[in-house]
Amino acid sequence: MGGDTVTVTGWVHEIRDLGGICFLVLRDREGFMQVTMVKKKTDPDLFDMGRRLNRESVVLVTGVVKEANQAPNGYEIIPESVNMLSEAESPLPMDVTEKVGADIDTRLDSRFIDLRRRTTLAVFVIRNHALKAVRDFLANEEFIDIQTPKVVAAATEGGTALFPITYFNREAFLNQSPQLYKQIMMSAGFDRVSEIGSIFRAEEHDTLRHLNEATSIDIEASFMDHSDVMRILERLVHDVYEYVSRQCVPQLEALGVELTVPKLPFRRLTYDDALAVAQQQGHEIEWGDDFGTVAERAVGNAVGEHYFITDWPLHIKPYYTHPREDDSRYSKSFDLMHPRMELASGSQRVHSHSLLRQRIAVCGLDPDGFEFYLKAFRYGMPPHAGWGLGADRLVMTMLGVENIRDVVLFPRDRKRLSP
Ligand code: AMO
Repeated sequence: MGGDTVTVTGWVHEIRDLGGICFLVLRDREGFMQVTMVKKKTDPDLFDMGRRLNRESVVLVTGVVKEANQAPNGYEIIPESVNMLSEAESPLPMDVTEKVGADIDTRLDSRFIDLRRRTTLAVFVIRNHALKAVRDFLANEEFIDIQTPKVVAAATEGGTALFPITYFNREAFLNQSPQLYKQIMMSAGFDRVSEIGSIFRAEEHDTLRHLNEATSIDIEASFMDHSDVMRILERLVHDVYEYVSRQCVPQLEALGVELTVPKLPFRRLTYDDALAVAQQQGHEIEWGDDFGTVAERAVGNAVGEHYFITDWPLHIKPYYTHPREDDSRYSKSFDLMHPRMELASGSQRVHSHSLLRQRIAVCGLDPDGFEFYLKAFRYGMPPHAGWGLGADRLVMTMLGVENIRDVVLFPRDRKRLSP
């Protein structure tokens, strides 16, 4: 504190040269530190070096701490030495102080600099805490965290959105979802598994809520049905909001976000209810159609908070989805919705080997290509259910961010493969 000699390191955020006095504002991930050089009291070489520093250079400053009301944290450093650790070139590719705005492409092209901005940093600190809350929640519920392969031989969510790769002299794909592996783990007797990992979708769309590489939070649990895993999902979302609202006060403030923790339980609308709401709002959707973006938004606006759409028509859900026992036109499935978009989908799964084979064929796929998966259903597969929750979408909707690219460090979309 006051009078102590300290050594600090950081990036030169700002230089305010007033002639007789020069302020260097250093920045690190925790905040700002003012270094004050009074011309008359500072070694002339040091003073000269300090005022000529290029912004964003990395320096090491040793000096004496002094109380200063006007400094960012109530203290300033009177330097004895300033060492240059890495000089930044000038001009910078973009402004770090956020006085000058930059479009998303400029920001992503120089992402390492964009991430130095306070608001961008705040987003990723919050994302970190959100995922910590997810991990803690799942660990408390006794889920075993697993890592499944991302290089695979078969499609899980249908064949159109696959990235083919060359695997030695065979064709392989980047995994669209850990779906088949998390289900195999139910046959392995792991009971409850979870995974946070990348999913790859070769979808062509260019929207603010799709990426070609996204992060998915997946669970699968034995001896549960779709209603059981819906309750886990809503409690998880609730806990994430609560944890972030407690742990991330400065970051939420930096972003101007007032977080409202969603109330439990979330509303449940059947597909038929949601269809009626969309139709009342003038959207021409037939029974059995998926909701388009606009109709989805209309239902979201009518509900105004997180909600589930349950009991989807079986034929628009993947082959692993369990039909409803009382009416096989419907399935034991759900989507978790934020008023702005879908966050998760899940279901009770088909656990009968013969029914699963049949469902794969009905969906136009070749059951023989799924032998590694089907085999796990022949030697004792318990009833089970699960869901996949988009981590990027969870964070973007929580923070009211418009573009999914803003919550992903190095987003992959149709146009962007680097950095
Ligand atoms: P689904 O395909 O609905 O289900 O994906 C689950 C959730 O993952 C997120 N997501 C995406 N986020 C950003 N960009 C994308 N291209 C993208 N694709 C998906 C969404 C979505 O709700 N196997 C099932 C899950 C299950 O039943 O367990 C599945 O993958 O938030």
